[in-house]
Amino acid sequence: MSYSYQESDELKLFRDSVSSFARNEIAPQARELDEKEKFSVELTKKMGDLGLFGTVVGSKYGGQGMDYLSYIVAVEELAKIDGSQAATIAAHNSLGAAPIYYYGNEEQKKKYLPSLCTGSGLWGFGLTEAEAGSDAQASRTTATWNDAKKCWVINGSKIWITNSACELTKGITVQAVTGRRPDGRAILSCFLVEAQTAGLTRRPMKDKMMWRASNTGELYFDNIEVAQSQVLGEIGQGFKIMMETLDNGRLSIGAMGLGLAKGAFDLTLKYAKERKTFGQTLSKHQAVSFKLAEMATRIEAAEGLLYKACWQKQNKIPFEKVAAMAKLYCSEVAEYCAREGQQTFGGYGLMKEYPIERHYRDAALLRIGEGTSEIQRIVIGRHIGC
Ligand code: COS
Repeated sequence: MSYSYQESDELKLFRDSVSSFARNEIAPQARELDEKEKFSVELTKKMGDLGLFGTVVGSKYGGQGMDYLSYIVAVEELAKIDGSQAATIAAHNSLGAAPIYYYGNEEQKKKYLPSLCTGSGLWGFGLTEAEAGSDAQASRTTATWNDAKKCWVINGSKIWITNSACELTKGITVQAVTGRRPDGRAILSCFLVEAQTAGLTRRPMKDKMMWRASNTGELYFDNIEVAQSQVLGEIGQGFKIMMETLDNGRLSIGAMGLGLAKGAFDLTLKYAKERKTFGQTLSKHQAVSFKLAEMATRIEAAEGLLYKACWQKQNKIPFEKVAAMAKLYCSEVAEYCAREGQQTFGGYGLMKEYPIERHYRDAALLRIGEGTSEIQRIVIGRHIGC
């Protein structure tokens, strides 16, 4: 099997439909939602109507049963216009629905997935804690088995959990410490915690610099009781579930980077062809055309890397190394294009009236969220035998 990339007619049609939705429905509202830091239930439901929920989940559970590349293309098209809406979709599909689909038992899948495939429900990924970010094994949230009540009792907190604290949140997959190994390392397990569970407090986090129209939550677990049937996978399998989920999630963050880079490039090229200085359009000045040429080249390279990683995943070829590379590189290209784009806009690029300003802020998240660029280099380093 050899890798080649050519977009099928079907995929082109799908790309066009998501692109036109993003331009017609999201773009007109993006600035206002960003300024007001408002999560839009209405837009989220519309993205559900478009088939962007449960993208890779099989039709048996109400999903769209798409291949991975189609899902990635959808995230890319949203991110060209707005990082916040792309984040809602990427986090929900890759980190919310996917672990239930891949690791859930039949009962869990039937119970949760249908409502997560329509746009009426979101599911969060509860890994990060105030003192367990990059060092994801350092979780302090605990789950203790209560034999009298025959349930797990969870105590602790989580932070920066996308989609976890809005009216559409149905639940969160929570990593918690369920014991210690003889060497002192935590035994980590995952629990499906429903949003309305007694003792669970969910607070939206405000004053973010980026992705301001996406929902980010802080969670507190105060003796919450969770049945054995809510354990995802096996006890002790939690960290593996979280890590494998992030391997997949890196592809969608890569797609957010690629989309943002393309969006910034489109805005910049258009502006450079209209704006005149020294008697000619910016695009005719070598200083600007070199910037655009460099942006276009890096975008091409980022696209090649990301799509190849998706192809490997789709064809069940180990993809973890290229996924980390794609996440790392697409994030860097996004930031480069947003910065060089803003530079081309000059003073206008500093004004909120121009979407390049929002792209510039949104790009920053990509090198930090879902594993910092440094973590990607650790993962890549391990794969290449460092
Ligand atoms: N897939 C499956 N299993 C994995 C894995 C992966 N990608 N990565 C690690 N594991 C397993 C290891 O095989 C090991 O298993 P055993 O205990 O059976 O030997 C276990 O997990 C621990 O692995 P390791 O010792 O390599 O873990 P580290 O603590 O060194 O952490 C990194 C590894 C740094 C890669 C991990 O902590 C990480 O990804 N951190 C970033 C977290 C992150 O992205 N957070 C952002 C979330 S925002 S949504």
